[in-house]
Amino acid sequence: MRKSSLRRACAAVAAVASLSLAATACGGTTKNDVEESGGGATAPTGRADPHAPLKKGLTVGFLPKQVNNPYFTSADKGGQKALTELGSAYKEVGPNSATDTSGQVSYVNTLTQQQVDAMAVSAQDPGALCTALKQAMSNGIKVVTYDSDTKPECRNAFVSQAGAEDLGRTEVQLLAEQIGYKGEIAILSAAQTATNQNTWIGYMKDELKDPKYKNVKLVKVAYGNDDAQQSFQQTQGLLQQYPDLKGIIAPTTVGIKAAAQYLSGSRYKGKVKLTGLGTPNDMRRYIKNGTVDAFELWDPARLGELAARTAVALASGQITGKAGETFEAGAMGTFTLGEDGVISLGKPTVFDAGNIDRFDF
Ligand code: RAM
Repeated sequence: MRKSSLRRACAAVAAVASLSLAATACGGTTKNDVEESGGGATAPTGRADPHAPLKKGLTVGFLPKQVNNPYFTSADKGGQKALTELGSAYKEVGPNSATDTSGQVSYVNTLTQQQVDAMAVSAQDPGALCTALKQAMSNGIKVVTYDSDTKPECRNAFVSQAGAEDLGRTEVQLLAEQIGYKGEIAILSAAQTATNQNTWIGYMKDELKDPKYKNVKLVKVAYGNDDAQQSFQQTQGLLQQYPDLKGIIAPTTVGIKAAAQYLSGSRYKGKVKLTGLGTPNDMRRYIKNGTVDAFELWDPARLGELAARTAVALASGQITGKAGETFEAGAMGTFTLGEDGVISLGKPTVFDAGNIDRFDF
């Protein structure tokens, strides 16, 4: 075994076994070895070479928040397609529930043990995965978060679906227009710890501070945990608790679908407005039957594709995760890393009766 792969194997053992065991098996490390496998080495290392050739034959593991969620199925398929085109291998692992953070930690450790070259992770929680992800990085594995970030020091780069601020503010703007800038509103979110939803909700609350919303009152943030049944029940509960509710924002594809399903079969259909983030295929029927006027989303497959291309660019040394670095993402064009290694896919699309039939995802 080459020294570097031995070091990686030893460090992978350290990821899942006690440190003393790993130290015994991998004794006699040099200073350099200690630095590389010592955990917590998180700052971008080395120099980016934008002209470095793209490596082939890599393995990139996708770890979504939740595997049985059509949004992640589309996103990860986009990643798979890109990796096939690039001559690298794709694999996907992940929990069934969007509130299984310890499950996500185990999957990070599994990918580390399997010595993938890179992993793309949508984090259920900003901090819970950090120890495992830092261990992966100290084993030489490149870590990209996509869709939902960790703390910046726990990954090399974050592929963001759209400007978080833009998303939060526009969802409030969409709903406020629909309710005539007056009345009680609620948010139906995903998991209480989800980095992406919590960031958007922060911007929604800030947007609501504008005097033009002085007659709009946010009465509750409810959590449906990206579970269809829980989201349905939470919607029902919101309307029982707040009979004057005028609108709901659900910034989750699972939540908005379940809320639309509830409203469409109730006396609130068309009266209580609903917007947020949904897929056109999930929401088409609720647009057509008058339950929902408009909602938004980005193309999840493009998000997955960009995550895969970012992972390969990192593993090839074209980028390291520093602000200002640029790379070519195939036909998607050139991307520049922003502050904290954030790469943004672009602007979301607003879907309504006029355009929804043009989209199939
Ligand atoms: C759900 C997940 C995902 C989020 C979308 C909008 O599928 O919570 O993280 O980005 O909704």
